[in-house]
Amino acid sequence: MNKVKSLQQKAILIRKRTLQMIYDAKHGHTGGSLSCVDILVALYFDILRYDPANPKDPGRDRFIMSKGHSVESYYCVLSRTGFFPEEILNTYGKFNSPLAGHPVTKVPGVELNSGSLGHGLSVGTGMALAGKMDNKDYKVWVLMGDGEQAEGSVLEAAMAASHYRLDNLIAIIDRNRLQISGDTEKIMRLDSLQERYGAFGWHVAETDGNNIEELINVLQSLPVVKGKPHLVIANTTKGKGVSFIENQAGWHHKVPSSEQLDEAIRELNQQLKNLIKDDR
Ligand SMILES: Cc1ncc(C[n+]2csc(CCOP(=O)(O)OP(=O)(O)O)c2C)c(N)n1
Ligand SMILES: [Mg+2]
Repeated sequence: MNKVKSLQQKAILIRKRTLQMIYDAKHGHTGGSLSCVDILVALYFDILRYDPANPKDPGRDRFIMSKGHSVESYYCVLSRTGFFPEEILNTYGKFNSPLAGHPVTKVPGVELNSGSLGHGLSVGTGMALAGKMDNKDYKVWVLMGDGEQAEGSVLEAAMAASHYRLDNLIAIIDRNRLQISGDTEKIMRLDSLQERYGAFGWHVAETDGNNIEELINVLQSLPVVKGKPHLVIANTTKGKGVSFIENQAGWHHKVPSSEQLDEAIRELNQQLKNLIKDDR
């Protein structure tokens, strides 16, 4: 199996595990967790520099999950990359579990307590500035939601990152066009994110955020411009991978019933079969 197929396979397995976690916990942010799986897989299995045995390695790339509500797929990826044992995922949503309902730094690999939207880019800007001041070559990656762009603090951070010429900072927007209660363009219109960030002095790239091959090509090429922070607009489908969850605002934090979980797993298993069949 080639690299891209093997990453696609991982993404499907992570979608299955994410749904099972949400079902077992009877809590979770289903749509946003599923929409960013391919981004997380591309980053953690191909792009980021890190050592799960040494999560605080000073030379590591920093990844900030600014859209912290999408914690379930994030925890799945962290356990698959070896930051903590997979069995811990079974404790999600249970009393005394180390895995809180939003990311917390006591979980190995998590860089920032997040969930209150709008803070990740500011912290990432600070980390990137620190890297420059210390002459370190690590990069800082920040994953934000598109609804999250309505937070004014994001714009302050965008302005500062450009002012300090932080070309070691790469923001990714999970552009699924939905936020908690509906269409982002109706709730707080974003118009062209390309033009908005461009006007702030950022270099902007755009990709299909559910296409691992395309994602890897774009992410591997960064940073391409010296002296500018980088934004990747990753066009995604909220709820990606399960037909009846895709593009439904109501699935933002809906928990599947046991029948819905079975149906979702059937669909994902079929995708796995197709992937293996295509590989022959
Ligand atoms: C400061 C803040 N306000 C409101 C919320 C409640 N909230 C949780 S998720 C969400 C919608 C986020 O939408 P988006 O950024 O598009 O995320 P995604 O579609 O990827 O789930 C909101 C408003 C929050 N977490 N933080
Ligand atoms: Mg969204």
